[in-house]
Amino acid sequence: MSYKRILTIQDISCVGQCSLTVALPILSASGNETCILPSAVLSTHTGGFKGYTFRDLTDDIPAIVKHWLSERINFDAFYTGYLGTARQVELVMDIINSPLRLPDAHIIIDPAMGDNGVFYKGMDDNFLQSMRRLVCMADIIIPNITEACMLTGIGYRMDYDEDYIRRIVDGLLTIIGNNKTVVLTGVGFRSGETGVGVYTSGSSYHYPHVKLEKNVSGTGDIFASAFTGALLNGISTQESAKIAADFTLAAIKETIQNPVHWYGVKFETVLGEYIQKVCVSPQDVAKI
Ligand code: PXL
Repeated sequence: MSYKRILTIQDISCVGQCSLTVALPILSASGNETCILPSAVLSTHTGGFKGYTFRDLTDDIPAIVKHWLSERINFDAFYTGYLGTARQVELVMDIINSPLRLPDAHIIIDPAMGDNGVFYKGMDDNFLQSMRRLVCMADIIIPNITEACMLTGIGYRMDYDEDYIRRIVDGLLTIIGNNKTVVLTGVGFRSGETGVGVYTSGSSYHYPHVKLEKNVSGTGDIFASAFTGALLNGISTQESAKIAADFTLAAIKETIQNPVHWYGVKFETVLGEYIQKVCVSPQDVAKI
């Protein structure tokens, strides 16, 4: 199995099972070297906790990057999640354009900005403008429907059909380039169903699964991290999306009955199942 070095750039929410506290364990579990660039440190995520602290680390980023360049460090993949400010998004673009990037590096961008039709706290149109430029640098983007609507300017709808989703996907592919891939999360066409879609200009694949009512911060990060780990191991985009969806669903199932654990999902308890699926040779994946 290959062993890749990935850089993931997102915040540390000290409590809340999202961003780096899920990306680091999941990517490491996929058997790849995981390096981190924390964009900010928050006491908790912003989805339901009150009075959280927020330490912006934007000013530390240039010196960290300068040091890595002087050490001739480079990466096989970049995966970004929640970024705190528009300036950080600009710095991430500089990183991706720098010698830190190996020639065939994967660029995977989760344009984490919002959910249920609205921005996360602290995000705004200025941030969106920067994110529109960052996604153009990606090979693969992993938005939810809210983020896809924000990026394309298409109105957010809770009720939709396949034509609406195709319109959004076409809009995204126009922005990022037709040879790229859109992995759209939270897409379901029947009641009680959600799922993930994997779209290129010439292909579309939808993996439906049951919709469990546990709408918490971090499930998108769990999905994107699990997807990225699988992809780095040579597994196809469609199969990686399926593995990541199954893993996220299993984590939600672990947590759904527990009202005390309202702020995230217990992905740790199902990591073993994920490892069994992604730490195999690509030829064997189809047999699992
Ligand atoms: O991607 C989810 C996320 C990550 N980081 C922070 C957040 C959220 C969602 O609420 O608040 C700080």
